[in-house]
Amino acid sequence: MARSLIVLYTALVWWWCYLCNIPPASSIMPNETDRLALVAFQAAIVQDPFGALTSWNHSVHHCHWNGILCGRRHPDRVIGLTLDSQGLEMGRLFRLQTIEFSNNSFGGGIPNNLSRCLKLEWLNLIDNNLTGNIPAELGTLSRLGTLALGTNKLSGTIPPFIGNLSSLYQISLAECNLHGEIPEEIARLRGLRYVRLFVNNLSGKVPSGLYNISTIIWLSVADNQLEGNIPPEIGSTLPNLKFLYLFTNLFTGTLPTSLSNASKLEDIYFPENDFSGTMARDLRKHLGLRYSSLQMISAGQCRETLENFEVFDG
Ligand SMILES: *[C@@H]1O[C@H](CO)[C@@H](O)[C@H](O)[C@H]1NC(C)=O
Ligand SMILES: *[C@@H]1O[C@H](CO)[C@@H](O)[C@H](O)[C@H]1NC(C)=O
Ligand SMILES: *[C@@H]1O[C@H](CO)[C@@H](O)[C@H](O)[C@H]1NC(C)=O
Ligand SMILES: *[C@@H]1O[C@H](CO)[C@@H](O)[C@H](O)[C@H]1NC(C)=O
Ligand SMILES: *[C@@H]1O[C@H](CO)[C@@H](O)[C@H](O)[C@H]1NC(C)=O
Ligand SMILES: *[C@@H]1O[C@H](CO)[C@@H](O)[C@H](O)[C@H]1NC(C)=O
Ligand SMILES: *[C@@H]1O[C@H](CO)[C@@H](O)[C@H](O)[C@H]1NC(C)=O
Ligand SMILES: *[C@@H]1O[C@H](CO)[C@@H](O)[C@H](O)[C@H]1NC(C)=O
Ligand SMILES: CC(=O)N[C@H]1CO[C@H](CO)[C@@H](O)[C@@H]1O
Repeated sequence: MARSLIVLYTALVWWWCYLCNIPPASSIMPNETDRLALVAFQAAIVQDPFGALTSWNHSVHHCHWNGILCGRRHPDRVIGLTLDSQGLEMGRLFRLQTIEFSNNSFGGGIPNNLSRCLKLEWLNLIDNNLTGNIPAELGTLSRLGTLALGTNKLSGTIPPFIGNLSSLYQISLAECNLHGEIPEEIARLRGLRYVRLFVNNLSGKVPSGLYNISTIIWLSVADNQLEGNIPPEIGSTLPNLKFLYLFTNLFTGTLPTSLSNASKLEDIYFPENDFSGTMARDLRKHLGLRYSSLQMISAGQCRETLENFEVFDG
């Protein structure tokens, strides 16, 4: 829990620093850090039409501020922030490039108004308590390179508008409680490198165009109800592929031998499908992989973590 609080603080301060170029204070009383982080967050909010933050003032302890949940064991420490439908005009922060709020307890929906942060390049909300659909308004974020919403309590489908996010190179919608088909529009994202859609209820066939995005490094659709064949030429169409996770789906056919042409492949894991043949043995023999799958799985391939991403490089 302590770590998530530090992350919350860091996230807020980081965001604040991006906005204002003010370095974070170096020495702060331990029980004041969360309050100061919240004050920084408050300062970044330009408009508060419903007065959601008016109780965020000096005469009230921060644990009694609207939308704030503090811990029981450490009563000064914020463990949750829920400001859904409060009309907070985050969208006024036109210059915002980075939102880094992973691994906290943010509740409520993803604010539509983020669509107005037209310079946003990095949106990481992994591992929160967010609910609702992925808002269509985000389709305007043409500079967005990273859309990371994994490990939340979302619902609905993967919206076709993601095909309009032409700068996107990493997408995490893993563990998001999504269903329906992967939209064909995803194949329009010609610079995709990390595609992480594992542990949802996605069904139907993987759009064939996705297997044709030559930049892909990491492709995980594990633990869904996806079906169909893996294209025979995948080893040639995905020459940069390092990680391929197909396990626990309804895939049929054989795993293509062309994968032996994917010279960068480091790890592949595909059990619990309806594949035929003796691929496991054949692949190990033919591909000479560093066959570290079991280790990878236990290290959390079904848990979304930031460690698997390229970091924000400004
Ligand atoms: C997320 O927070 C939890 C609880 O504080 C912590 O145990 C975990 O290591 C954090 N995960 C990451 C990826 O930082
Ligand atoms: C921090 O601790 C001091 C001393 O116990 C106390 O007076 C102060 O109210 C605390 N601040 C917060 C924000 O809890
Ligand atoms: C501070 O918050 C309390 C609780 O909402 C409110 O009653 C009070 O008017 C606020 N004070 C100021 C100066 O806004
Ligand atoms: C997460 O949301 C659930 C309801 O969906 C709620 O019961 C729970 O308290 C929330 N957790 C935190 C840490 O805010
Ligand atoms: C994608 O962008 C085009 C051009 O701006 C627009 O016409 C279309 O409706 C968008 N598609 C989706 C699914 O949002
Ligand atoms: C998939 O759907 C079933 C039935 O609606 C549900 O019980 C299950 O939790 C879902 N799994 C995921 C990973 O969302
Ligand atoms: C894949 O790319 C090749 C060559 O660029 C093209 O001929 C083929 O139609 C593409 N297939 C799909 C399904 O996009
Ligand atoms: C590997 O690539 C070579 C050269 O492009 C091609 O001739 C060969 O058929 C490929 N092997 C497989 C198994 O696809
Ligand atoms: C563009 C957009 O979605 N604007 C909305 C931002 O939030 C305010 C308050 O909820 C709405 O009134 C705007 O329509």
